[in-house]
Parts: sequence; C-alpha cells; structure tokens
Amino acid sequence: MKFDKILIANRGEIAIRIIRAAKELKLKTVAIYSEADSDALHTKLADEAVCIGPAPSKQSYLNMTSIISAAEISGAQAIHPGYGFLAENPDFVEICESCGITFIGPTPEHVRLMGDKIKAKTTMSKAGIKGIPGSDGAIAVFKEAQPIVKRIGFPVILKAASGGGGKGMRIAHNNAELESGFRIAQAEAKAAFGDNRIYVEKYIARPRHIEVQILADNFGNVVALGERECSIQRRHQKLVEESPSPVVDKAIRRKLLTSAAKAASNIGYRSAGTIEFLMDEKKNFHFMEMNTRIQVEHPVTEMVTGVDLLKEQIKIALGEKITIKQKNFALRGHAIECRINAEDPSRNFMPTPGTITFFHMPQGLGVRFDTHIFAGYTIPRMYDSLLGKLICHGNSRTEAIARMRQALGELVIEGIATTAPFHLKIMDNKKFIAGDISTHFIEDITS
Ligand code: MV4
Repeated sequence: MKFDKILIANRGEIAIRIIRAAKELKLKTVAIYSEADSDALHTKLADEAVCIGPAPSKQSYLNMTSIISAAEISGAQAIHPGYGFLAENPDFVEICESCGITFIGPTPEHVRLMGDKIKAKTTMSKAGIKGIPGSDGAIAVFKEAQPIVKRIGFPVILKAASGGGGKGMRIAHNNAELESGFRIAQAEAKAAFGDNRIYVEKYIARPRHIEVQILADNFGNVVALGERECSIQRRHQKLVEESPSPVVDKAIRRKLLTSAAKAASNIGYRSAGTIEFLMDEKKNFHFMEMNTRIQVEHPVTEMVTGVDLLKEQIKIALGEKITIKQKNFALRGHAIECRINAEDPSRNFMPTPGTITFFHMPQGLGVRFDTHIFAGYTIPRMYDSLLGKLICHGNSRTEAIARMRQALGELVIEGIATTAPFHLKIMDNKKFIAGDISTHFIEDITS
C-alpha cells in the first residue's frame, strides 16, 4: 500500500497527466518509453526514464516483463497504467501484485468481471441496476435467440461478451439478418478476442452515451462525481465530451448517480471507475458497461467538480480515505472537451504522422490543454493519434461553447492536419448548440 515512487506504464498526454499528479503528491516518478519515444516529453518530465523496448507496442508498452523489470530496477513500488495498453488487463494486475508492486487501479477480480460484458450485466442486474432487455447470458446457438426476440421484438443487437468498443456487434431487423448476423458476430468475436460468446439485446435507436464517474476507496466509501455526455463519436472513437449532459435534469441526475454509486458499492469496487449508460429517446437509461480505468475524458469532470481525479486515484491506492462527501459537492458550470487528433477530417480522418513545425497553445480563463506535443515534435506512426485534449470551462454551456470556439481558433498546429477545424464546425452546428445530439450525430452531419 505505501509507496513513494511510481512507474507510469503509458505514454503521451496521460503519462504527463499522471506525472503531474504524482509530483504534487511528492511522489517520485519513473517514465517508461519505447525506442520511438526517446524524445517524448513524458521522459523529460519524470524524475527518471527507462527504455523498455522497440517501437511496436507489443514489444514495449504492452511488454509486461520489461515493465515489471523497469519497476524493479528503478525501485518503483507502484505502477499507474493510464488508459489503453495494460490498463484493463487482469493478468497484468495479478503480475504486479505477485511482484509486490501496487497496481494503481482496481483488483484483478474487478477488472476481469467487468471485462466480461455478460457477467457484468448479470451482476448489475442482480443488484437492481437494469441493463437493456435481452438474453440472460450467452446465446450458444442461433435458435436460442428466437424466443428472446419474440419477447423483445426487432430490431435487436448482437454483442460479443468480450467486446466493447463496437467490435463483433451486429444489428438485426428480421430473422434472416439475425441468423447471418449471429454467425458473423461469433466469427468476429472469436477472431478478435478468442471468445465467441454472443448475447442479444433490444436495439435502441439514436441513443445517448452517458457515463458516471465514480471514486471508491478501501473503506466502502463511494462518490459519484456527475455524468459525462459522450454521444459525439465516430466509429466508436469519442470526439467531444461534456459535463453536465444537456439532457440530464436534477431528477434524472439523482437516479443516474445513485445507480452508479450502487453499482460500485455492490461489487465492493475500489479506485476510479466509470459506469456507462445508454439513454433512449424517452430518457430511460440502462446500464451498459463499467470501465475500470481512468478515462481520456476525465478532465471534464475535474473542471465541473474541482476534484483532481488522478490525485484521488493515487491516494486511494495509498490506502487513504475519500474525503469528498456526496452530499456536500455541487457541479459548477459546464465543461467541454475536444479531442485534437493527428487525423485529416477532409481525408476520412486518415492518420497524419509527421513533424509539428509550429505550435501555439490556446490559453486564457477556463481554457486547459492536456498535451504532450511541442514545436519540433515528430508524431510516431505506431501509436494512437491523440495529440491533446482541449477542455473549456464556463459558467454555462453557452459560455463553454463560446470559449471552445475561441480556443480552437487560437490553436495553431503546423506541419500536419488535425481534427481542430472539424471541432469548430461542431461548435457552430445548430443541433449541437441546442444539445440535440445522439451517437449518430457525426454520421448525420457528414453524410
Ligand atoms: C447498443 C446500441 C443500441 N442498442 N446497444 C457501441 C459500443 C458498445 N460499447 C455498445 N454500443 C452500442 N450498444 C443497444 N442495445 C448502440 C451502441 C452504439 C454506441 C454506443 C455508445 C456510443 C456510441 C455508439 C455508436 C454506435 C452504436
């Protein structure tokens, strides 16, 4: 539990975010980097940096043996995984534990449970947190789906038990589509996850993705820190997130936050986590998944709650109690995040690796830019295309949008194409301004 030196098993903006939180807590920091990242900013901001392998992730940021060795050599007693890479790999959590290293996150059991979307759904359902109507578990053969579909009606969606992020998903509007979709979903799931288990649900058209941030400590204390609206996404990659959601009123928020806190309490969860809900057009919400990591979009919650989620997550791992009380905290204003990616929106969001020749960072009241880029930085091809997250806070949603428009206009990244101009279009979109959004928003405006 006690540690004074942490290793950050990640790269890019999140590695820097973790280093900042650790330094504020007076912890020593060890960065790891691949051969493609020897000039990366996170290696310079940490107290020490250890090269853990060649550029491909499999040989570096996913190489458990190298990472554990780096922790042992540098004397780091804890590892923060960030998001992606090894953040939700239960085997890695177990390996850390067996080496006497504190994993800054939940237990391996919690990571494993929530990685299995079927088990997660049944566990939550037993606790009274309802998922989307559908099968009670996996469908072994196509025929098993028929009585369920008779009950819930078409359209339905087939999902992979080990899925999430849209892989192995199929929508069916009739029996023929159900039969072929089942086979395709099973094959895709088998190939992607080595697990062909499929379950079926009623398909919710034009839903909203709304998630709740929770923090839980080792003493049974749980707080739910408001919701995030994450409906604006493209091919299951989120582009814009905000808090609070423009459709969530006080009564719905109370229900959402109570459900999320109950979900975490019921499984005895600890650390930071996110409960994802799907909201239908009648504003009914259903449990979808739980993410057992700190998420990309955590800053919007930080801006409206004033809580430093990374510091809290580390303090929980140190065995400290959460001091935030659910009763005393209030949301202040509105925050929006735009993900600035090295992708060209005019070329179907094709990745644009290359060198940044000039960089100007937007600044001012309520403007935050979490990034690892600098003038002269070369974006490697190997990794994801996130360059930074522009987060704007205002007293109202209108002010946050105006501030975002201003900040996007001020941002200059020369040398490569980015998604910044596309975000400006979103900020000027009438439907976005009205808060009239769904998971189909990008499709609707680009087609
Ligand atoms: C759904 C759905 C509609 N109905 N489930 C996509 C990723 C995976 N985590 C779950 N997903 C969905 N599940 C039912 N019953 C629509 C989606 C979905 C979606 C969800 C959240 C954010 C973006 C999305 C984009 C397309 C589809």
